[in-house]
Amino acid sequence: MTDVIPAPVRVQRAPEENFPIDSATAIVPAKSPDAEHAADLLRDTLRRSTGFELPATDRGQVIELRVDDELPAQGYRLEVTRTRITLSGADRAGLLNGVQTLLQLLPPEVVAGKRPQGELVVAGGTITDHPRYAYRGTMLDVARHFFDADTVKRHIDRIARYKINYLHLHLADDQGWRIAIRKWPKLTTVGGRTQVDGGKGGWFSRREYSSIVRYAQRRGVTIVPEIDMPGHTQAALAAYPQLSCDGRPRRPYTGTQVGFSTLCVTKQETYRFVQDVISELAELTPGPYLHIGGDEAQSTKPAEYRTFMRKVLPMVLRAGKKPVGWHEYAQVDLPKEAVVQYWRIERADDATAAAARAGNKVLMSPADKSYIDMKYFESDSRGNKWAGPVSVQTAYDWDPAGYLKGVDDSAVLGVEAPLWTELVETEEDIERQAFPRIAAVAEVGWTPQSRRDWNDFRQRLAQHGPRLKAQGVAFHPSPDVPW
Ligand code: TNX
Repeated sequence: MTDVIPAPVRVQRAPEENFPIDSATAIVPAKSPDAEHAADLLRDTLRRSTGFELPATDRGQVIELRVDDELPAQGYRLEVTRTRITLSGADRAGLLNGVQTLLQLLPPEVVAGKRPQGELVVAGGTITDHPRYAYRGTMLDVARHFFDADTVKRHIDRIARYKINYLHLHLADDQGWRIAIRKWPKLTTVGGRTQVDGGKGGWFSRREYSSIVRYAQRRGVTIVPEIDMPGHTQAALAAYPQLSCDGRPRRPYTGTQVGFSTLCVTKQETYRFVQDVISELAELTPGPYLHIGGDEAQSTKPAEYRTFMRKVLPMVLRAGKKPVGWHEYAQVDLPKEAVVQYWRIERADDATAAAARAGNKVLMSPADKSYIDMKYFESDSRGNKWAGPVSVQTAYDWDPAGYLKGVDDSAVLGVEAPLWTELVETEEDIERQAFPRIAAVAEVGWTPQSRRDWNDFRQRLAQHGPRLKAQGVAFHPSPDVPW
């Protein structure tokens, strides 16, 4: 109970009250779709590993799941006694968070779907828990290198274990367009056929993309789709040259420079295009957010950039979504729903601070703390280096509320760890860059600052080594952790 990551708000141990799980254990949800949903996920996981039936009959050793709307949003209470486990959740998210905690109280084999050695016992006591921030996310760049739907789903399983509840997918960049758009088919058939270093690239059909969205939803993870605009658009221009001002043919780019491409901000056709893309993407998105990029538009004149954003932001609102953008877009007056994602390493940004003052929420992704594409250490042979290195301790030891001048805790929506993939080519590379830093980011976003301590975290993280190993996660065995 004391090794849970992210660390819960409150843990009271009751060593006499350990609860055994065996072939006579039942999983009993209250009559509520949320409780039933969480119960299914728990039952599936336990069944796969133990082979126990775990029926929903309320007798004997019972794991009960129910909604308690007095609990804080996304929060849960897990009470373990000798004869009964009661998991109460504020809502569906709270119940799923409680399930993840319960799974962490079981041996590593369970989440790996393998038969556990010895008896299965849940430690007795009570955990009362809720997140510091509503948004705890990570981003995967499927544009620089493409990763297929199954790879993304496996990644979702691994991040959900640490109560990460948003996965932002960077779906288009100079090197590739990765989501099928019905009205503009060449985006993928022309714009999706390569990647960094000229590999074959790829893209998600609408059906594949929706299957990722549903898979994530079932595990409490909301997908945030991003189309980066007006820069980072070489792949779109290769597919439709009329979207550039000169109209000249281009090829999708296979290098790693940034800042050279832009949609033509003065053409009507550009806005027809953007409107279609936003409408179709919104249709595929049950979540509240749609990300429109807006970073590093070095080939767009500042006045034209502002014109572009002023036209595009309302399109997102009209499609029923809240816009998210990289913090450069805070140069325009944002609608109140718009979220600003801060990604630089400077401790002050006037436009972001002004947006926060105006009531906009800020998503914290400072590159020197949360960029998991960075090297872990100076001589690391893998990873980007412009903001790094980002060690496990660096990723852990900071406070999102104190980082940016003029952006206090009440303006912070949460934290997100982006994984850019210029140098990430395989699933193993994803795992190595993400783990264990994702666990650190998850705790930054979840646990009250007053309960966070690096020395305590590294001890707990060490206990997760066997857990990650059992699941086959190729994590980086960082030397600052006593594995
Ligand atoms: C900056 S962060 C970028 C990306 C790169 C990344 C590499 C941001 C909004 N833009 O285009 O992939 O650095 O770390």
